[in-house]
Amino acid sequence: MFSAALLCQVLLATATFALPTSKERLAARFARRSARAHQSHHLIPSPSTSTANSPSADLAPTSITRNSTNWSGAVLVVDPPTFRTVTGTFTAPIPSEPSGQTGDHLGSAWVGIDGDTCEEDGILQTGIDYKISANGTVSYVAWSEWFPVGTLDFDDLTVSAGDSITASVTATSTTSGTATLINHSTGQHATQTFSDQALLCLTNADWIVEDFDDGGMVSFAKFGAVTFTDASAHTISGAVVGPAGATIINLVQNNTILTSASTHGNTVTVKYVGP
Ligand SMILES: *[C@@H]1O[C@H](CO)[C@@H](O)[C@H](O)[C@H]1NC(C)=O
Ligand SMILES: *[C@@H]1O[C@H](CO)[C@@H](O)[C@H](O)[C@H]1NC(C)=O
Ligand SMILES: *[C@@H]1O[C@H](CO)[C@@H](O)[C@H](O)[C@H]1NC(C)=O
Ligand SMILES: *[C@@H]1O[C@H](CO)[C@@H](O)[C@H](O)[C@H]1NC(C)=O
Ligand SMILES: CC(=O)N[C@H]1CO[C@H](CO)[C@@H](O)[C@@H]1O
Repeated sequence: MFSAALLCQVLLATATFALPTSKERLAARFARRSARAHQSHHLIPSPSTSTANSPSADLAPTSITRNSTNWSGAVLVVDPPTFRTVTGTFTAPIPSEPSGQTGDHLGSAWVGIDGDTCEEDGILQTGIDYKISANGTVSYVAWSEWFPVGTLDFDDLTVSAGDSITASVTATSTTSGTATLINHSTGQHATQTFSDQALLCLTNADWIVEDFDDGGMVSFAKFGAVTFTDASAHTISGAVVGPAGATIINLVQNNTILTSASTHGNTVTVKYVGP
């Protein structure tokens, strides 16, 4: 047990070791799918939050700001069904303990389709989890998910602090698609294909930092900032749009504002502003 944990630690900490067997890899991840219940979820609005949106048929919806206990970032809302691909590039953040706190703290950065105003179950998404352990160890997991089925980890894509990662999802229909992560340092990439999944609306394009569910919401890590550059969405009709006009969502827990999100050109920035 102890040596497995140690091995785990070493494997997470360095890429210079021989490639682990799949069994070791299984042991190596800080949060195995069966062990952790990582699941991204639909946005949960804060109690005081108005959910009134102004969906419009053009691509310039009214920009509004909302609070959530789960999500922060930008969601471009367009009705009727519009989005085919959502892409963003970000640097893996370095998580740290919020001031005065100890123990494991985590968070997720991802891009996706739906989960906010879409009332169907499905969410197609891909990104990374970051974690600071109670002992100070920082680790990452790359994953994709088509909600409500749980997260599928990308076993062969290791993530380190400072890596530049492009995350992209494409819905080839309302129930099928792909999720791809690319490591710009190496050109290494991983793709997951989905079919026969829960329905999407194709009405929300998401660039998000999330306090996710791991059999209960994880304690949210301090993370500096996550900046999605080249944030774009391809529409079914072949247009390419940026996050301009997206709904801005800030993460607020127990009346404490934890993040400040904004968009500027093709960039979505989520800053940690909590303790
Ligand atoms: C730190 O904690 C993680 C579990 O969160 C564990 O895997 C690792 O072995 C620990 N590292 C040290 C140096 O104790
Ligand atoms: C990307 O490549 C760098 C450099 O080899 C490596 O350290 C890192 O773990 C890789 N990250 C991903 C996301 O594959
Ligand atoms: C909010 O505060 C309550 C009690 O003070 C605590 O039990 C709970 O974990 C807090 N929730 C969050 C999301 O921080
Ligand atoms: C978000 O929460 C903060 C802190 O509770 C509050 O001051 C602010 O008015 C809320 N904003 C919205 C849009 O509900
Ligand atoms: C599923 C999930 O993570 N939802 C959480 C969102 O926030 C609410 C309220 O804080 C939690 O109760 C949920 O568990």
